[in-house]
Amino acid sequence: MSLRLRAGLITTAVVGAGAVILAQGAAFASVPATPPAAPGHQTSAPADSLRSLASRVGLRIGTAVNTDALASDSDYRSIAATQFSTVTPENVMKWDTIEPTQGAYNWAPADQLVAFAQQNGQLVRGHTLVWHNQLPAWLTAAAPSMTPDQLRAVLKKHITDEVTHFKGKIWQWDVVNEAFNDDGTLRDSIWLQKLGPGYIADAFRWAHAADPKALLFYNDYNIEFTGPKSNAAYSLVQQLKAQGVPIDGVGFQTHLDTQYGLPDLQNNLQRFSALGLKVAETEVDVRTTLPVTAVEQNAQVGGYTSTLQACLAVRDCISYTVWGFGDGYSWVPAVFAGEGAADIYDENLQPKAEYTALQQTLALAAGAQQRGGGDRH
Ligand code: 9MR
Repeated sequence: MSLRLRAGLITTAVVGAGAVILAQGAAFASVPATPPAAPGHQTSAPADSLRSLASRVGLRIGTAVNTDALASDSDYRSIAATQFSTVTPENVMKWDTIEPTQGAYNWAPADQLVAFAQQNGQLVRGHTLVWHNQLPAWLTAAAPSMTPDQLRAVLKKHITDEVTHFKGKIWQWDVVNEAFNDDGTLRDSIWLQKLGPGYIADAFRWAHAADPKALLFYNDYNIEFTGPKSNAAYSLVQQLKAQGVPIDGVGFQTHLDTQYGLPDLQNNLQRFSALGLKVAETEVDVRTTLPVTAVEQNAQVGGYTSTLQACLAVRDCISYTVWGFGDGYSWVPAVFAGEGAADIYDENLQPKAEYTALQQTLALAAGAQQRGGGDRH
């Protein structure tokens, strides 16, 4: 198999089982001491950091950030600053944090993360404007008795106020998050119940009006696998494009579990990008049952390697983001009993083989691109 970059077909021995062996056993590919910094970047990131390597192939590599850990854990802060070129607030741009009491905004936690990103030459993925989860209690209590017009006005105000507050500071916004069920039907959220499916197009239009330069994304999980959900998301964004709705991209969350195998992600990224959309992997992690065996960790390494390769192989895949980087801060154990170890650093923030796999995959792509030239932007 080969890795296709803009320069053309470049044959590398980095796919599948070979990648697992390479990532764990091979010496690190040679990296020039002073790679060119990406435009606008002022960073002391080492040449073999993920962000330095990714910048050599024009890819942004990101992480979700837990702002409590950022404030309290200096090792966490250092890794967040030096390894990644984009950040996504894991929770602090969600509606329940932003507007805990109706009309009283709490911007400070997200403002602090945006400031951190600016200090470290990082871009920000805004997450997320319209979702069925993490809504403020005042809204879930009031929504059932609101008229559609009242609820539409509340949603429009939320989107307009939040996007306006961060105007000019957000690279990509996850405008609508997780609107589908796994069978491809629309999720029965308060938005669908009261506003009908048109809430999705409206959300994109309102976000665009508030910040015309931000890239606007539809974001979901399990659309990495071809099937009813991926097909439904495809039909949705195809219709939105046809109707002139301002959508720029689709985010593939990519929460994998070793027991379910690998998705046909590259094909899915490719077919969405063929609609004239950018694509991104937005929340990558690869969980497994605990304790982790060598076989399971090999599968996790394969999961990280192949998902990054899929992004590298599709020119319109503009960013690859992990959903946190340290197992000690992962959302997984609280949601999936008996599972975990989903991240690229362990509980002590020591890099795991999963980290090395990403590093190695980027180094190989950078080496290939150096020979062939080209850029994904
Ligand atoms: O990682 C987030 C966790 O801290 C929150 O408790 C949880 C609440 O729903 O949301 C997690 O992040 C989710 C993201 O916003 C959307 N995709 C799925 C992520 C993992 O659940």
